[in-house]
Amino acid sequence: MKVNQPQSAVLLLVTAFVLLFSSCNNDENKEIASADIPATVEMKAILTSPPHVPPPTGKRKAKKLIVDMEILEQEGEMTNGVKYMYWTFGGTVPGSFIRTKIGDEVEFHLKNHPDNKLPHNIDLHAVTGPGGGAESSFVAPGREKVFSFKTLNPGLYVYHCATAPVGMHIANGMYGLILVEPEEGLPDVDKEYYVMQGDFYTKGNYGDRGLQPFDMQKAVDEDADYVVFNGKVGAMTGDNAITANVGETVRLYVGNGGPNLVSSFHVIGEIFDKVRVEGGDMVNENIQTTLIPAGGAAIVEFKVDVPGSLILVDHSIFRAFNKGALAMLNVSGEENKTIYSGEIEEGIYLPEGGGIQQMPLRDGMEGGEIPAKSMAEKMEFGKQTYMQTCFACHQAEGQGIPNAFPPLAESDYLNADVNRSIDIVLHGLTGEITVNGEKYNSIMTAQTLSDEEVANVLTYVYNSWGNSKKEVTPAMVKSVRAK
Ligand code: HEC
Ligand SMILES: [Cu+2]
Repeated sequence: MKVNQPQSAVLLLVTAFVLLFSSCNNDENKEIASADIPATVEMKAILTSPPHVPPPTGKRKAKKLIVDMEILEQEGEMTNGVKYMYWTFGGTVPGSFIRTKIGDEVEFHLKNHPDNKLPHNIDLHAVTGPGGGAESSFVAPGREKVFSFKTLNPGLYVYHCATAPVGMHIANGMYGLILVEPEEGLPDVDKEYYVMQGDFYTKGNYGDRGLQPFDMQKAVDEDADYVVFNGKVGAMTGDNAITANVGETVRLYVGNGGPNLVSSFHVIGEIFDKVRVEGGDMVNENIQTTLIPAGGAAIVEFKVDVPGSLILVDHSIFRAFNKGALAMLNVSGEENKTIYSGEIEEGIYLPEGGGIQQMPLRDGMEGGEIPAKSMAEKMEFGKQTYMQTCFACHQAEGQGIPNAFPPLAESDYLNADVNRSIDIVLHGLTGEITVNGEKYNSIMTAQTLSDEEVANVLTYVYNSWGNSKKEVTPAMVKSVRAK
């Protein structure tokens, strides 16, 4: 998808001039409610693509605000190798963020690009009027419609296409957020981001390659293949993660376009200091998870105190780990051990009289000498370990899960280097790797297994599913462990 350029330098200059002009003129209006202020001065709205939001309206007074929005139907990537025909407001999913002030008289220009195939319109939940603007904005390809409305209620609102079949237009990505700031603006924060959840329905299953058409039946059944933030799997992970520094306050404008699913929005490793519930005036404090209805929004704020990756999820958790509803906020800065110690010690847990031990002792084995086993035995024990330990992520046939867990079946990465594989099982793995041409950037935790168990499980993996048939011995594991 095309990135929507925020604004030309010229416009910024004009805007700055207009702001200056207005700030020295409007003092006498202080006492008057914003809705009564004549919105005389004209300015062009700065629109931004997710995850960015336009600059705060600050102390500026209500204005005539020109919003230029272009509808584009264009192919994009849902996830590696999976293409989808998105319908967009401004070339992105969610559509461009619109930031207004209460009392603004918004003159909305909705343009339907001549290359598009369908008519569209827009229903803004911030509008008081028939269809939220939908009736006046119905626009055919190659046409432009103009309508205007006054922002009467502060809050964070969803906008979406409302052209029949409405569900299909929304399911294809036609939604976004419009913020109406109160008279005094919102309190200052250090970082602001735009995050919006949506559910997608494709003919193929999750990860099935190629151009995937919209599946009406699955949409009716509310059987989503993808549940994502900002239009695609991984829109905000890895290099695209949003960022903050320790000590900063972060404000997220979180919307949910649906069309069907309600979001249990949660940030793993953080507590929301404040939530503007449903995007309105009510502020709730110290919240773990906030519910965001389809066609609704919330503003969440929190101070980040320790460095690390915070994970944004829909806490309907299979959506996060199996359907894409996962994003990252990377916090950098100094550690603070009084707030979070990190791992202090790792030990083996033994229910009876346990305590911390050196090595897991199993089958009466005393460490030291390990009796040699036949290949058949190694495969059998290896399989057992695999089904207990590795299976949950890498799956029964080693096929993995697209975009989450790399395959161990016919894995070029696995087969290239035995010692590296041993090291991964012993110490875990993080950072970007490429397996059979696909990139993965996730975390495998270190596995607490004895040398013999590691040898058996890897022997099993290497001798299954089209791999290179290597045999891994406890001695090999021991020498990697010793490094
Ligand atoms: C909690 C989920 C999880 C478990 C359990 C797990 N892995 Fe992994 N594994 C991963 C992830 C995620 C990666 C990729 C890490 C990255 O992106 O850096 C990975 C990578 C690998 C790789 C290298 C990439 C490849 O596909 O060849 C090997 C080999 C591997 N795991 C073997 C195992 C074995 C053997 C076990 C069981 C003893 C196991 N893993 C258990 C999640 C897991
Ligand atoms: Cu539409």
